[in-house]
Amino acid sequence: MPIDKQATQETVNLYNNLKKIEKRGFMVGHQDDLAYGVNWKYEPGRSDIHDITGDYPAVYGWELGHLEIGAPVNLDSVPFDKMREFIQQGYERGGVITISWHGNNPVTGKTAWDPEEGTVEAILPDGEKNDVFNAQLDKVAAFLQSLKGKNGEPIPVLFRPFHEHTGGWFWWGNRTTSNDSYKKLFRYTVEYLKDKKQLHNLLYVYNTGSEFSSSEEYLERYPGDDVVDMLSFDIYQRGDAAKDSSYTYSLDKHLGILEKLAAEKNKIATVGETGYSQIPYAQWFTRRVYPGLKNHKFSYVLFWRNAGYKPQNDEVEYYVPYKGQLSEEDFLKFYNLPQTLFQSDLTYSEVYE
Ligand code: BMA
Repeated sequence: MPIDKQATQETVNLYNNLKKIEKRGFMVGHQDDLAYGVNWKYEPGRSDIHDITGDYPAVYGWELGHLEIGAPVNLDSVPFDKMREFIQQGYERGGVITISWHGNNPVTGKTAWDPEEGTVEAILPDGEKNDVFNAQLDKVAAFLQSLKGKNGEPIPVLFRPFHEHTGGWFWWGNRTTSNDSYKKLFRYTVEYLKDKKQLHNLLYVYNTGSEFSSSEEYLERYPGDDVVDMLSFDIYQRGDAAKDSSYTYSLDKHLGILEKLAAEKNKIATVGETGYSQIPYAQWFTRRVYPGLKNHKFSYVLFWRNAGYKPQNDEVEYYVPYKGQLSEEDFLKFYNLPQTLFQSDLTYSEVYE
């Protein structure tokens, strides 16, 4: 059962089905898949994955950053109204929805990448900014509550807040937030959404970076079995993948740790985010990603967003190929592997009934 004893029927079904689907293989996901890709934005039905495979991902990642400040678009310029429609589309097809939150620092008002000492303590119940944080959670709750299927049922969401907390770059990260404060933040957020706001369409994902090297380290900031449904971590390929296979080694090793913990705790293991920006190695998917995944039982792997050109940083960012990109053919091989599950491998009823 999910940690939320009042979870909606579809949410309970999703939780149980995720465990069943693991036996067939792992799902492949993509962040912001339906919103934009490299060189295009908001073309109905389009997706960089679909352009190459004729199929959609099985998991759709979305991002809430700036919802907490009442903005109409998220930090990557995706309008929340459009996001809601994309989430509905994905859900109706039998896609799994996961949501992250790079929320601004509630104390300084700067971005999520503002690790100011004392932020988390200030927003918890005894802190002076608790009301600010509660108002932010109210906005997040309202959006999550507005996600409804055709029959008015709440759409289940794998909620993945305060991720990569074993690194120091976010305000909830380990440079400025103690293990104890992190645990309190996670628990407070779960209890606020579940008990105070009465949201019952969420599964909660505990998501570290890839800094840990043992299950003890993975659990250092773990808030407890009663507030976590899924065990996740993020991992990115850096350097020259053609020459260096340390990413594969690390993916395999970390996933092994999570898989074992998930079995012990009766939770679900997953890879929250991965990618190799601009994929400059033509065989990356079959020679680096797949070998790191293939020996494990886990739910899904999600590739990060195909932002394309980002004028604000004068940089190009994407993690799945687009038509004509160097790794296109290899991605198709990855797509055709029996273990990789995309949208057409799963029906709505296999996921939500
Ligand atoms: C990062 C980059 C940023 C983006 C952020 C939140 O990894 O893609 O451009 O703003 O994720 O989606």
